[in-house]
Amino acid sequence: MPPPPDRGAGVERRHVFVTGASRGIGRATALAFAREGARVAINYVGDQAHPGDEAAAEETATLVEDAGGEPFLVRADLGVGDEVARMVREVLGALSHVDVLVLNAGICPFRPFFELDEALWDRTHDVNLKGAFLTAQAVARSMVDRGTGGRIIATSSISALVGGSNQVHYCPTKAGLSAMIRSLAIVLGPHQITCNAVLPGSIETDINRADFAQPGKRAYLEGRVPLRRLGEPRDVGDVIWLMSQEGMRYVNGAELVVDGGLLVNLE
Ligand code: NAD
Ligand code: RM4
Repeated sequence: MPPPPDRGAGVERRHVFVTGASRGIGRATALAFAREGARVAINYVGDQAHPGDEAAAEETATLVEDAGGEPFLVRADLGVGDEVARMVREVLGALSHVDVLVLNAGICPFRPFFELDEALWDRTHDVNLKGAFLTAQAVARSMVDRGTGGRIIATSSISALVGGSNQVHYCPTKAGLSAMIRSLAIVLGPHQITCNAVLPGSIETDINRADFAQPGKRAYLEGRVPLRRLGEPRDVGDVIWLMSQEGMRYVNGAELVVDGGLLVNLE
């Protein structure tokens, strides 16, 4: 492995906080920022429902370091308000401030409509929407207090715009997240904090591995995507990084679909 790039003395590392960064899109996002030499806070859930998640988070930290970044691991269940508050305290304690916040953590337990119960509806909303709200509020407060602006980028989904028969509980959380970002763009704009979202299509990660393993599902989806392949986590992570660049300074309250053309294909 080549040594991490030398950033040179006096070059300020950006401080980046990615929720749900042990695996998948969050990990790819952390790595995209690591390549510029950023300090990256890596949140992960690490509970019993996600065996191996802690080890995956530690692997992300190692990869971040190898790529030239400075990792900080923070375990917290975003569905629990007290844990979010503690997480943000720990991140601010370690990083002192956050320049870029990526609201990425999310769950999608695929379930047929008539098998959905209240507990799963609540849990999905708590993690995907309430957790993003509480994290954004606490981190944005610190950005406003510091007075040097910032970037908030959410991982919403094409599911904010279209439905899914086994995602009746999940789609509204993404529509809600997109709606929240639009309101945050208004509230935080005067503080020079931009708020935008990416809307990934079908990206191959642990969240949908079982879904894609159904007979014929993968080939069907690959055929629907004009680029003729499922997305990889880095296809989204790289776009999140691009949205944090200086050239994006006047983009606020926007959404960018990252789906290889899936959504525009009516054929
Ligand atoms: P993933 O399962 O690979 O990763 C999910 C990450 O979220 C993990 O790091 C996990 O630790 C974290 N997480 C899960 N529950 C959490 C909780 N309660 N508290 C804190 N962290 C928690 O999934 P992924 O595909 O990388 O998903 C990342 C985001 O992208 C999600 O918000 C998902 O809805 C969204 N998304 C994914 C796709 C796709 O096709 N994979 C498409 C559109 C949007
Ligand atoms: C996304 C979209 C994808 C699905 C993931 C879990 O928002 O619906 O197709 O794989 O959720």
